[in-house]
Amino acid sequence: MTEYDRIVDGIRYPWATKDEILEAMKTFEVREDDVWLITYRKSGNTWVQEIITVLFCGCDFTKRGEMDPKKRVSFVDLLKPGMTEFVHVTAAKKPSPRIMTTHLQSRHMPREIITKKPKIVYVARNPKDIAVSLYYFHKSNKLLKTFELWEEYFQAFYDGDLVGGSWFEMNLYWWNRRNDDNVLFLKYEDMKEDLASAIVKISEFLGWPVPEGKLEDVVKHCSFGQMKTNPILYWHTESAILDDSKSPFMRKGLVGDWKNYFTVRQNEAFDKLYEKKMKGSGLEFRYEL
Ligand code: PPS
Repeated sequence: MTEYDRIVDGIRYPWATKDEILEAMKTFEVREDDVWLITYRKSGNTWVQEIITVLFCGCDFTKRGEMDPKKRVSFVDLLKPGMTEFVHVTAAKKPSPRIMTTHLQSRHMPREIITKKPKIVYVARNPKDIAVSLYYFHKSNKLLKTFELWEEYFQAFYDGDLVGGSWFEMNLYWWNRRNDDNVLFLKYEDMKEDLASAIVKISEFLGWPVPEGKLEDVVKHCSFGQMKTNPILYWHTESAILDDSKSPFMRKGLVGDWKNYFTVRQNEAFDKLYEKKMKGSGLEFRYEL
């Protein structure tokens, strides 16, 4: 147990992931017409939230701009400072179709996610870039411990001992469900390479079409550069938790930044760990584009 987090059922969670939330998830009512965006931290959740939200608005950017950035998507994992109601309580009162999101490991997700079969979009990102992205997120996020030394942080990531638990466990769980009818499994690297195709895939999967001639505008709206400066997006209002001066939420948005941090020895050790944990799974990533 630390000042920042504690372990629940073998998984480290920040204090803001209250016991009440994990308890409530066991019986949380999932709806068949929900859309659940599920990701390990730093995999591109915010990116795909924006794509889904724009599709939800029929790619009408005026309508999108008028939506309350905090209310559009229900992120159930945290009770953030200043919140007066748990997100799952608010979400239960929302009209369908709801857009829900979580970083919870499978053992803590709402049990009805499996039985009700809502639409699930899972986004995976290569673990080396996640490690770096999360290292900086730990610096800027006031709810998380800052690691002064990359070496110390790397060991915690390697051991699966950071908040949210093991990257391997979560990705393997959803990779094994990638062929379920209600699951769309996406990779961050593919989105970086071809955002238009990813948007079309998500649109077809959700049944929320991109109107003729609008795809290019959606791609532009969801590009890293546009999202970084778009004031309607939520991190501009998140100063209670995020200190942008330590590291911006929209940091680099690249594939391959890990090469600036991993030593040769760390890279070899991580490759061996990946081989051991994922052997035979068939889940592979690109580490540069
Ligand atoms: S969180 O806090 O766990 O929900 O973070 P998450 O949104 O999953 O991931 C944040 C990283 O995604 C990058 N990002 C993007 N990359 C490319 N294009 C777009 N549009 C985009 N939007 C967000 C963001 O910059 C974080 O990655 P890093 O590597 O830190 O830059």
